[in-house]
Amino acid sequence: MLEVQRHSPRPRPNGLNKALPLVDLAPAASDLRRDALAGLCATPKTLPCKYFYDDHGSWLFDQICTLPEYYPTRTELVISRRYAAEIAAACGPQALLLELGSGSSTKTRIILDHLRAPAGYVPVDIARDFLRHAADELAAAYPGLPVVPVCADFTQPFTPPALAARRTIVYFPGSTIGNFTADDAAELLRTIAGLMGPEGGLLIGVDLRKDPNMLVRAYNDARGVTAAFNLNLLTRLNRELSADFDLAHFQHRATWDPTPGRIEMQLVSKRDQAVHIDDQSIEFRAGEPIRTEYSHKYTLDQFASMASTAGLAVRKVWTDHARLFSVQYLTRA
Ligand code: AVI
Repeated sequence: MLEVQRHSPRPRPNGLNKALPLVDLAPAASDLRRDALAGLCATPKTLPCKYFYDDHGSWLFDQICTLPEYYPTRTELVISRRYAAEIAAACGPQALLLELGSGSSTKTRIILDHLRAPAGYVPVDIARDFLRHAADELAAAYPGLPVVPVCADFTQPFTPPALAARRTIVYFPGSTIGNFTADDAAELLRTIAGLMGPEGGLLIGVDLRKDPNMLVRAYNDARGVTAAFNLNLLTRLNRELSADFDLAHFQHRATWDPTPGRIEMQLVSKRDQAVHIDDQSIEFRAGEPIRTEYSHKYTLDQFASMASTAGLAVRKVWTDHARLFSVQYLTRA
């Protein structure tokens, strides 16, 4: 595996010497301790994938998005660019764009460039400094557009800032919905239906079923960036919980499981070992995995029927020629 350089903090975008005020609803550090201990003491061992996204993890994820093997980001960009006018028409004028898991807000610009008189942009992300920087950059690029960043775990209930708008469009690109189990995804879609209100819509990226070889390559890239992203979770536990994971003794694994239709990422213990967090000793056998992420891939019918259990109806679907990925617009049924 190649060494993946750590990123260094970025300067503020030109012309902005003051950060935008940020609504801070970030989870307490104690949530990480509670969730990590619960997951590592369970059988099989798990860690929630939302903890990938500290600032370095968010940066690594951006690197993944540029990899030749990782088709979702570039395919979603192609679809978004090709159908930008239709997508914007579906969203309607004077819409507030509320983006969940906004990261570097790259795809957002395509949407904002085409929306008619957007009322504002609310990026929601768990990685505070990363969010702050992305929001500053976006605000600099769209003078006059109200931008209100919210640092929050969007899987937990939160109240977004109230901005005057004709409707709220929840923007949830990247197929992050695939990182939830079917039950949790349906629950999240119900929460989203609440956030968008009766007049609003959901613009969502959904990755589609395809050749498993292509999927396995996408999560086992040749440069080892996905492996570094996965292992960074242990670095985070070492730093924030004073854990003592030895990264040399864990290995990235990503496999396709055809029945649920998902990639499963794991960190596999290379030997019998014990790791400590607080006064807890966590024992590993050689070959024992920690499950760190599911990434479900849906057929269009599967996604539509899951959305309908959440009271949402698919109104429009845009895909690429190879039908690798979809961008979908939903409203309340
Ligand atoms: C954010 N999420 C949709 C990515 C995915 O493809 O499931 C996270 C990721 N994990 C490994 N590579 C990318």
